[in-house]
Amino acid sequence: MEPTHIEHIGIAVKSLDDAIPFYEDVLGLKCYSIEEVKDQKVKTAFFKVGQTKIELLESTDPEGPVAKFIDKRGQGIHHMAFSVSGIKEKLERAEEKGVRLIDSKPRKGAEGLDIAFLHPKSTFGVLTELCEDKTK
Ligand code: CMX
Repeated sequence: MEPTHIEHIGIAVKSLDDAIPFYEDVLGLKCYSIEEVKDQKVKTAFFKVGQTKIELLESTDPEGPVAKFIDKRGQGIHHMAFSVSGIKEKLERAEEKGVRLIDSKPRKGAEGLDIAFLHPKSTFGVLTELCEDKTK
């Protein structure tokens, strides 16, 4: 995969309004963007820590993946996202190595990135996202 860095860590929360003050007032980070990703049934809030971002995820639908995650496991780390180049080829290579893909081809995620998820059952329990910023 040769990721260049951890693009972001996704954290499932019940409420952005309740969670944002911890990141701003306690950790001293700045929320620079709030964005709804309809396709993923989430509202997101982003913070930068160096090159890596924290993405808070609030579900917009009780049947969405983040709502289901919170129902089953509670609030907490939901996924880890790696920045890669050539995401299509990287997905093909992962599949060849026996990794179960959630997305067989990339789709558009928050901040206009091309994204694709690998199933946590074949990544040792961590929902893993590949991201590519095609604008760079
Ligand atoms: N991390 C680790 N394990 C997870 C998980 C997560 N985030 N979400 C679910 N699981 C586990 C479940 O607990 C379950 O484990 P057990 O069988 O041991 O109980 C297993 O994975 C499979 O769960 P499932 O019930 O079969 O599948 P779900 O319907 O819960 O779907 C998943 C799980 C990962 C396939 C689904 O959430 C998905 O497709 N996720 C990708 C999209 C997404 O998460 N979008 C939200 C974020 C979007 C963004 O960042 O913008």
